[in-house]
Amino acid sequence: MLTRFSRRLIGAHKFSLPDIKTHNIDPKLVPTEAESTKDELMKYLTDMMTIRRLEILADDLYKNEKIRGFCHLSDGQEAIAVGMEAAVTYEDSLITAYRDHGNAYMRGISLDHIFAELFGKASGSSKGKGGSMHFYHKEHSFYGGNGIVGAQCAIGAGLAFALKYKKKPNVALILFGDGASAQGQLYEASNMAELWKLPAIFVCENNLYGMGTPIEKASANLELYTKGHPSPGIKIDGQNILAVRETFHFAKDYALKNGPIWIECATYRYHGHSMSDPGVSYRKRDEITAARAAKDPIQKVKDWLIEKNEATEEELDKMEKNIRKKVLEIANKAKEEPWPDHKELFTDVYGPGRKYFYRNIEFKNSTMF
Ligand SMILES: Cc1ncc(C[n+]2csc(CCOP(=O)(O)OP(=O)(O)O)c2C)c(N)n1
Ligand SMILES: [Mg+2]
Repeated sequence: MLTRFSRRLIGAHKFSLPDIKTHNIDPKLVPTEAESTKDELMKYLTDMMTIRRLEILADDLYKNEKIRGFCHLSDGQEAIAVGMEAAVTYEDSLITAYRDHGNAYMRGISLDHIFAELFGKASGSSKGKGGSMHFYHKEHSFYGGNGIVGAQCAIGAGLAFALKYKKKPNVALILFGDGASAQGQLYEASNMAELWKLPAIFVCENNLYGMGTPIEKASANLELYTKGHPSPGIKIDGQNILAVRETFHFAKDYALKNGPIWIECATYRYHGHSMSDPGVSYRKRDEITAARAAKDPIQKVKDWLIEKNEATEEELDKMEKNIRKKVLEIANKAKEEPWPDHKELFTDVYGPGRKYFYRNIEFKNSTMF
């Protein structure tokens, strides 16, 4: 990440950030403005557009039965995945739930490996055995991709513990949804993180729904950023990439010095919960249209670039078309990759050197190997 000083030297633009809410922390400490260069904004835009195409194409491929099993899309929420990574490094651990394609991409898993994984192909990042919900990249401290709501929070506290134990100058980013904010494990994890002053950032992606349940019906406390009490919390506009970047930059420093902090990112998911949910039975189409029109994270960056005379609409449209083409080409190539060998069913289950028990339908025909 560029420093404020180096940004100024290369002619950065200034942006004031939308209002924030705070809990147990002096609001004066929290950033209220940001600076960003054209190159930075173009990079954020490219990454967000790429994630959006990835998700829209995944939707299409799923409907054409090329992707099977679970599949949760994150279009609408791109500014969180991208903005967060602009403030931390791959030495900072990251763990999330099942809506993980954008995080996987931003943690450095290539689109080739992402699509191959979605198709269940051998060259997928989890050898085709994980699919949509289970992307990992250990070398870049990305711990998935977890299907059980809230379970990643307990593992995330463990990641923060490990960083502190090893005296690393890094934090653990622990992502969960508004629905998960009512899940018990989160509170055990948050309690221990606070007691031991672990370098943890608890990140609530509040997209207003847990499957078809609106947050008002799931959480007695709607100020989700206060739910880690006594840990401090901040609520930001998660559709504003600079608000995300600046707040996470601040939070990393805070968590390293003081212990855990919560960040609630207000966001919206454009697709349904998963592929079996068209997303319009429990919310009106108008609500989705209005959210897209008012707060689209990609449109916001486009508007900034145009307002600051750094790009024209035509240039940005062309850029988007090129990204579309590139993503499609990569997906088409990944489709042709070979399937995993059947033997892969027995790898990565137990540690090295362990025997595998293969239980046949008839027990007497079972084998050890
Ligand atoms: C322990 C557990 N309970 C229930 C489920 C079923 N389930 C899957 S996703 C989900 C909703 C979670 O919503 P939220 O935390 O807001 O995340 P979002 O899907 O909005 O990203 C539920 C209830 C589950 N996977 N695990
Ligand atoms: Mg949700």
